[in-house]
Amino acid sequence: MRFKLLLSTSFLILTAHFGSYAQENNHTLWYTKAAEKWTDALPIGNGRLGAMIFAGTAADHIQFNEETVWTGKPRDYNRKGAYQYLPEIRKLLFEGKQAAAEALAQEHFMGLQSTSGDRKVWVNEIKAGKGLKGNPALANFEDKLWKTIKVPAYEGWETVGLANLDGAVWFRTTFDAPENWAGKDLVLDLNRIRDQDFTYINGQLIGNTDNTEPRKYTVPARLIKKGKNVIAIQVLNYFDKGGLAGYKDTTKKIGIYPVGESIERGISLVKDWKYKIQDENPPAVPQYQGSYQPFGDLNLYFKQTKSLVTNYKRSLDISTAVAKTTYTLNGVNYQREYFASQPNQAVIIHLTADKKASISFDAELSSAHRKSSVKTLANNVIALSIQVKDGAIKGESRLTALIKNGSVKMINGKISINQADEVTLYLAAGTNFINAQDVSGNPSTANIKALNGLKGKTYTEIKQKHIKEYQSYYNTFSVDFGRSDNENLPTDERLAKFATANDPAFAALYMQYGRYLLISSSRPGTQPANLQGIWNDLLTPPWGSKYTTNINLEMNYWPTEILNLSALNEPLFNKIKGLAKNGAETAKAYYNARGWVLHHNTDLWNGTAPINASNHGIWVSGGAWLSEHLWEHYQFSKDLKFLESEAYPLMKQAALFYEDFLVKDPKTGWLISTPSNSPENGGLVAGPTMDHQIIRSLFRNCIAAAETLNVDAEFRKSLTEKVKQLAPNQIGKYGQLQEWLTDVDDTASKHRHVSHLWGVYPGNDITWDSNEKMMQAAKQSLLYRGDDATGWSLAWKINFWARFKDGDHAMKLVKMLMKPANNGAGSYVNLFDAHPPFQIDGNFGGAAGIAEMIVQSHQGYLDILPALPAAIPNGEIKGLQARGGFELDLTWNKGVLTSLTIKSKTGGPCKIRYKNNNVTFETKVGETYNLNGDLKAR
Ligand code: FUC
Repeated sequence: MRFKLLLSTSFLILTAHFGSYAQENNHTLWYTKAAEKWTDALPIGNGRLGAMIFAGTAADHIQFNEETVWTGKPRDYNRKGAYQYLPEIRKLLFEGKQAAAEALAQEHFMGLQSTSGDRKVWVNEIKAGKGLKGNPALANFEDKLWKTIKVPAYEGWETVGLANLDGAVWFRTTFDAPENWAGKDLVLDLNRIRDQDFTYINGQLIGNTDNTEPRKYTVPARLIKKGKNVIAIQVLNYFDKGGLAGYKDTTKKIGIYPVGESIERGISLVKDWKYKIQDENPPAVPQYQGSYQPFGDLNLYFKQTKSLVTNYKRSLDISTAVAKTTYTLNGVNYQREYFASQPNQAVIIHLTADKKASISFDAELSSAHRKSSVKTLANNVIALSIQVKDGAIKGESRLTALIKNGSVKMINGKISINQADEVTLYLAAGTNFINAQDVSGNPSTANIKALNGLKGKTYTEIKQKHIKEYQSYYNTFSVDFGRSDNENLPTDERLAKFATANDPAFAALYMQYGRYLLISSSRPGTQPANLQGIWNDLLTPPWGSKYTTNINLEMNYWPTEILNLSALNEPLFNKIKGLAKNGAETAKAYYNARGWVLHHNTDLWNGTAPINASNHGIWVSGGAWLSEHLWEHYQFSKDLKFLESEAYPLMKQAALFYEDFLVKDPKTGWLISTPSNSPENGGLVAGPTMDHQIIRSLFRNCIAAAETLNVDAEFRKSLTEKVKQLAPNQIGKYGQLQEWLTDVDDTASKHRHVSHLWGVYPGNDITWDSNEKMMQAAKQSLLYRGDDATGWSLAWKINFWARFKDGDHAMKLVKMLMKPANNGAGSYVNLFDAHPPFQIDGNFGGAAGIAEMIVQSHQGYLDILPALPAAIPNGEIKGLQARGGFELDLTWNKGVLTSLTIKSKTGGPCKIRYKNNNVTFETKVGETYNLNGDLKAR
């Protein structure tokens, strides 16, 4: 039939078919293997609930999160009276005594940690045998009933069966001393133990160490018996990983051997040991802030014969936010679909097969939290309850299954399904969190509501409603960077080849994936996206999976305006309100100042006081930087009501803080920020450049806002005076933009933070139009810093190079961000950004950076294709947003603009620049203006 068609028609059909397939790959991540690692799994989320889909065939694993499961509780973080030390810290800094200033600040100026238990008392109880019968140290102690555990475990006992355990655990084993060891002292080499050990041989204590230093104990010959000897170790662990860790290099063995010899000639102790948990309630380790926690795991164990699986594919369609797994087994084609519904507040999993009665599996809920339990409720529902350690949060999740034909039974807390034609699982989760001050909620409420709301709905209805709601965000923007040879490859292969391939469409997918991740982790009414968005499987995640505010939280929200997701700012703006409240107390306690201040980190509980170490925790510009997002929202939307009722009041309070905080530098007479630091580089100082850029920007924005609203004339005047006095950007002896007040930059420094370039991006304190020389100096600073960096730093550099109008350099960094993360920066298999480890900011900063290459609007006009790289010669973008209330559609071909459509959302003058061509015209609200590549009306 096809051969009979005319050649031209068949060509059309073929291209049409190829086109849709290729297009699908430009909004789909897909793989031919199930996920092995967490960063292989595919993320779904509705802003509140998140899940990672592993998509195995014999067993599927869905690791899930609920955004309010955090450690900690509502409490005061502020050290009252800290402000009394402020003058002395400032004085020491002015005298150049940084170390003394940092020491004083560490003692008197950091936030309050959570209460710690009494470690001494606990250790004494444990040593006295609390909870034990008999003394396990003794050689003749009976340990027959104890369980066994693999020793050693470098990544902690958590990985060999004792998940989330902190406390006291006894380990016992034996060895047979050869006859020729008689009379010889022995070395017991255990290397690393977390955290503390009491080590006995045949009942005699031979060592006790309370740190992670290597353990190599000498055992006197007199303690060794001929034949069987007993080693007993009591391990105390307070936080994070625990146990006999051994060597990181697992080819090195722990063991026992005569002094002067080596383990190779001795007895290896790498084996199963007996163990007993003595106590799992060690005193709490004090924490400055809470950390984000996983909720639980849903495992599906399929009852199927072990035959060959063929046609395996797992995918995530980011245009519908539906993940899918398909495969063939025993001649049956299976399919699973997964999504996190916002309208129905549940994760939905739909299992189908093309042969009746083919679906049989057990569904089981579990959690890494030690305080967790599963019970069966009525009506085919199982519930998992959790309670976080060291905190106030309690959670409950519920799972239920709807089947078509077949049978469902509840067995030992599992849902067991046999021979169904079709199954739909509903997974809901909730906690007692109401707000940062109130944890009096009922964890079941959200679940009851969600499951009731799902009653009587068909799968098709639920899915359609989900897609409609999701697409109300996703479909506001589209990008097409043309075709490439690699678009038919699985995502992991495409990623591996991207650096050397011509695959601009993959960069387009990355932009849209950034949008997908933000929609999935930050819907109106939810918490903002944290360091990992909403996805986390670890009880002690990197940096607590909190909100770091000296770059990371802000970067998460860089794509919102330009990539047409303005509504997703709501969680951030709501967070700013909470931070402003707590931050006002911090401003009083630490600086005796009005307004509000936020230091370099915050958490679910809106902590605003300095944390960790004084050399980087005392940084005062978090509130001002977040205020920039409020002003930017106004710039893009021109929403006067928002400016008046939400943005300006918060911006004004942020500015009031600096009115009181800034001091005159005795040397230069400029107003400077002190004490503070240039984020995480160079320690506590007076007058880091970044602070002055951010504060200058805040003051200018407040002046403009107050003018627009026609309010606060006096305040405006005062800010205008202060802007003039603020320390300016300075060019140093190497032609660089100075990072600090004095010219002390180290041009060899490759530090990941490039804070002093804040004024280039995201700020506009330094632009080509306003100060070309300063822009060159900033560029010089970035050249000194180099390209290599952590994930988020690469993403930041994309934005810098876009603002420097060097598209090819920006693209070089896109390629560095989008390269497989083999223990370094880049992207994981699921395209999550690798700091490493996983940190989501790079995804968002990267997506925003690519947009910044296409259109910029921070200099008072629409700058079209300011940094288009040679690697993206053709493209079509629809729905890009610009300051001034404009929405842009544009196309370019062979690097040249071919059409530009501008929709004016709020009216007013529109200025456009494309290369050397400038045009200006008046626009009317709601009108669309169609231009050609010469900026003439089409
Ligand atoms: C800042 C950065 C680190 C990391 C952490 C979460 O402290 O310096 O690289 O991203 O935040």
